[in-house]
Amino acid sequence: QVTTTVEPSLQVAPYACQRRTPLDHPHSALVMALETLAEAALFEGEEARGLAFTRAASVLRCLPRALRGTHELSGLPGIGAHSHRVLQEVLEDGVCVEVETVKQSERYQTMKLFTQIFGVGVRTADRWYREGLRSLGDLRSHGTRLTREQQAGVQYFEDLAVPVGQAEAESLVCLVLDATAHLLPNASVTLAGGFRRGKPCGHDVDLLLSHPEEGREVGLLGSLVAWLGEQDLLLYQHSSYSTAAEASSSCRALDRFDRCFTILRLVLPTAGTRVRAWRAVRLDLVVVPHSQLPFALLGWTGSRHFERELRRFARHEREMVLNSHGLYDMRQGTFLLASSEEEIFQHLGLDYIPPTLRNA
Ligand code: 8DG
Ligand code: MN
Ligand code: MN
Repeated sequence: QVTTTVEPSLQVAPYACQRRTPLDHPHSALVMALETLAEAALFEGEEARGLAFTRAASVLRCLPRALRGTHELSGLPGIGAHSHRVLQEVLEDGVCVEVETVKQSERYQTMKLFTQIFGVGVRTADRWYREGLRSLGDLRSHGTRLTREQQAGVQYFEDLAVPVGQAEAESLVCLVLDATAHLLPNASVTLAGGFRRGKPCGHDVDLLLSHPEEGREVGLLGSLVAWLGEQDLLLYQHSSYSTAAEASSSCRALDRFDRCFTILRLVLPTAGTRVRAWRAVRLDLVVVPHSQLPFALLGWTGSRHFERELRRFARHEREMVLNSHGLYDMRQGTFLLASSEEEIFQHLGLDYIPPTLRNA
């Protein structure tokens, strides 16, 4: 008697926000290869090419089981000819020559180093590269003109290069909870970003601050920053306020909330042998009016690709505009209210995807 097991074919929805993408998956080598090429394309200012590699990588991240061979790639959405070639090579040879060449190149390594510095984007990194700069030492010794933010980024580079762990994230949440409890009773502190998606570590901690009585949150950012300063915990901060005229012209901001990008002095748990009592960590603070909190939480939880796909889905499939402030229905000409993330997914006609499955 012969039994045949029919392998279920891999079904993948076209938008990342329609898919469940856990943190752990069986294709890390394939994903790393594609994400390296995505990063390298962005370093050259080739946004569209970068996005194509990111899309392909994101499809592999969501596969419910390991690929059984190259033949299974053909049924998947978003795998272009170039990505297909790279994946085939890694599947067959274990490595892709193009990826290895990129990783070993001086250009890629330098751009990766420079863009890792707090306050340094692709354009600045590229300018320094063309000026012949290659290392942190070069930046320091050539007297390169740095913004205040970049000076802090270079000064605390070694600390900030060490990922923030879950215990450190928790102690930052406690610190901010303690402070807000004094400054504004009943204020809420909500962990967003990668940690909300279940990541064990991240490059920073993202916190949303709000208050159940809308309007009470006004002024909280200023008083919190002042408090952190008084406690001598503030190594660097850059705040922007939605009321200030410059907020709308700030090109890096995706939204108009009061926000503060900080580098904090995180006091380390006492241990007899430790030389240092603290280390520098990045903390992002965003103050959100209560009625916008579900939208802000959805917007600040990420991943960046999941967010991009949510907005693309809303616009192209639903004629709606989604951002961290709200959801606008262009056909009805109205804003759709929501009191939870679940309701936003409902408005969009999407199955709810919990934060831990948004690692697209
Ligand atoms: P990591 O820190 O663990 O490395 O990753 P992450 O938490 O996913 O990335 P992030 O850079 O901290 O960004 C978290 C989310 O915040 C991301 O989905 C984008 C979102 N976000 C906004 N507005 C803005 C903004 O103005 N600047 C930045 N940097 N992020 C924003 O919604
Ligand atoms: Mn983060
Ligand atoms: Mn952040």
